[in-house]
Amino acid sequence: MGIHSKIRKLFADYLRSKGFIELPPVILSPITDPLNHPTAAAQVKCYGKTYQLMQSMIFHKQIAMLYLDKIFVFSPNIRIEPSRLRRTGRHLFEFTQLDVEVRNADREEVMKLCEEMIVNVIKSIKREDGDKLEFLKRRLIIPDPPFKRITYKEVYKKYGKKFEIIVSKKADAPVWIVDIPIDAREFYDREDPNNPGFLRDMDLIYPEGYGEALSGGEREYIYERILYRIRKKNMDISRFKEYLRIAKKGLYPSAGFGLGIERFTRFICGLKRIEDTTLFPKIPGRLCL
Ligand code: ASN
Repeated sequence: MGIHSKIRKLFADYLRSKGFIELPPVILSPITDPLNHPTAAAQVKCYGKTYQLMQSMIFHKQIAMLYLDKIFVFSPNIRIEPSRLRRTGRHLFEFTQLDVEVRNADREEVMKLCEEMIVNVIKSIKREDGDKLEFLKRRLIIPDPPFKRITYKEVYKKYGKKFEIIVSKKADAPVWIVDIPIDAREFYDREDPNNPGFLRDMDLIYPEGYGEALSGGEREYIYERILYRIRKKNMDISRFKEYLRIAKKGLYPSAGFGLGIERFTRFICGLKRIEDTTLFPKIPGRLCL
């Protein structure tokens, strides 16, 4: 918990030093990230209206770009995943995502920011919390940017469906997976005009088998494109009407990412199970405090 707490401080300090403004998290809203995998609905009624608990603040980040050009949020997310996922050691149904978004940025810019931020935080932890790492018997290697990049197509061809964990186990430094196919992601990540069917997005994979660190990319921001992408997913437009009303008036181009704080803590501390990174872990399928 000491390292977990320090990690939050270091990320915030780094982002503030680069001119980012921290937003308070949104917990309830009529709109949230639909995600690209099944989760059970988490909703509450307030004043007769239905609110969702945040699965991610993606739409709020895009809307925030109308007012601010560089933002971050420590965003608590609720994702009621299938209970079998508790065995992965990487899933909690309540976790905190460091959500970042930059107006008028492209993917390259945001990837560079991620690399610098992660290297900076790892260096500080090694310098300031060496005793804690020693207690945990964790030998942390400072990665050297730019991190290696592989396209989704390449890794899929090489390793098949379970590529993420295979890439992670083989790697001794973080690895980017870029150009994710349109069907494998949500509608809000921008389709690459020069590579139709693939997105201008990326995932970062930790080395040593720790799995996914973050995902992000450039966003669809043109109203007609957003509508087209929602329809392509066979999703009901009315689910996103509050977002679409604002998108119709105009959104800025932006790019950003979300990094799981508990997963980062697990990687830094070299822990087997994510529930050991925090005091009140929400383990899928269990009744938790
Ligand atoms: N927060 C992520 C992003 O910015 C999205 C997600 O969590 N699904 O791309």
